[in-house]
Amino acid sequence: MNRQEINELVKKMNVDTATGDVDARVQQVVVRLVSDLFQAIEDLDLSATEVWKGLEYFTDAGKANELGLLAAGLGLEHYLDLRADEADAKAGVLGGTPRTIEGPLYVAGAPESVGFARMDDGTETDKIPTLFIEGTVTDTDGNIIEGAKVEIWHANSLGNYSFFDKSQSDFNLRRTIISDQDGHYTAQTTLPVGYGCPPEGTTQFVLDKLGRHGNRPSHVHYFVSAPGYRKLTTQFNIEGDQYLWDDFAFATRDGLVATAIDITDEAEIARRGLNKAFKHITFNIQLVKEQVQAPSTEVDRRRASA
Ligand code: MBD
Ligand code: FE
Repeated sequence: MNRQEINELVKKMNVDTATGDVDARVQQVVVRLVSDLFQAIEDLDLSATEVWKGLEYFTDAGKANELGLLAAGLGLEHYLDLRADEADAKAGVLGGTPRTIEGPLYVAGAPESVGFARMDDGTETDKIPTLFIEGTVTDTDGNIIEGAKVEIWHANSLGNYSFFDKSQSDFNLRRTIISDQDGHYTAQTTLPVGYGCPPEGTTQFVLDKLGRHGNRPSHVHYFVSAPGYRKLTTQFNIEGDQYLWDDFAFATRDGLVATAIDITDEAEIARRGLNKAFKHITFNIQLVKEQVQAPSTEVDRRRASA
C-alpha cells in the first residue's frame, strides 16, 4: 500500500466510524500513529509474526512496569529534554541549571526538613563512603532563594532505589530539603553507585538486540521548585565513573557533572560528626523565573508515592 491508501484506510476505520463524542486531539494522534505504523510495516516489510512479537513485547514490558525504563533507554526521555530546551530557546528563556531526565524511579512523599537532611538509614555506612552534598539555590542573577523545595533521590551501593527495591527501608536515600535563610541545603548520605537495568528484564532484552549496555553512571536526582520559579528536573552525574559519558539513558550533560572531593582533614571530619574520611560535592542550583511566554516545565506523569 502507498501512503495515500494507508491514510484512506485508517480514516475509514478510525474516523468515519465515529458515532459518539470525539476527542479531537486523541483522534489526531491515533490517526497519525496508526498510519505511521502501517507505513513502517510496509517500508520494513514486517511479517505478521514480527508485528505480534512487537505487541507481545509491549505487553511484557508493561506488566514488568518497565515502559518508563524503556523510554529512558531508547532516548525518548532525553529527546523530550532537547525539545523542551528548544522551546525555551524560542521563548527567549536563558540560563539556570540545565534540565535532565527524571527517570522512572521518583517516589513522592519523602520526609521533609529545613536546611539539612540525613538521607541514608545507616545500613551501608561501613560499606561505602559518606557523601555530603551542599549547595545554594539562587535565581539567575545570584539572588538567594529561601524556602525552595529541593527533592533529592539516589541509589544505594548496589545501584538500587528504595521503594522499587523492597530490601531497603522506606524512603531510604530520598529526602525533601527546604533551602534555609541563606538559600543553602545540605544532605548527608552515602555515595551512590550507578544503576544497571535488570539483566533479565524487558528493557535489557531490547538493549541486547541493539548491542547496547544498560548502565548509568553514579548520579543524584533533583526536583527543585519555589513559588514564582519554573520547576527544575535535573541530576548531577559524578566525575570519574566509567559510564559518565556513556550513559544508557543519555542524562549526563555539560553543567551537570559533579566532582566528589575526598575530605581527609581530621578537623573537617570531626566537625561533621564523622569518624572517617568522606566525599564532598557542591551542587548549586539556579532557578529561572516563571514566565508567561514559556511552556510549563511541569510534567504530568504517573509517579509512585508512599
Ligand atoms: C535510573 O536511576 C535512572 O536515573 C534512569 C534515568 C533510568 C533507570 C534508572
Ligand atoms: Fe537514577
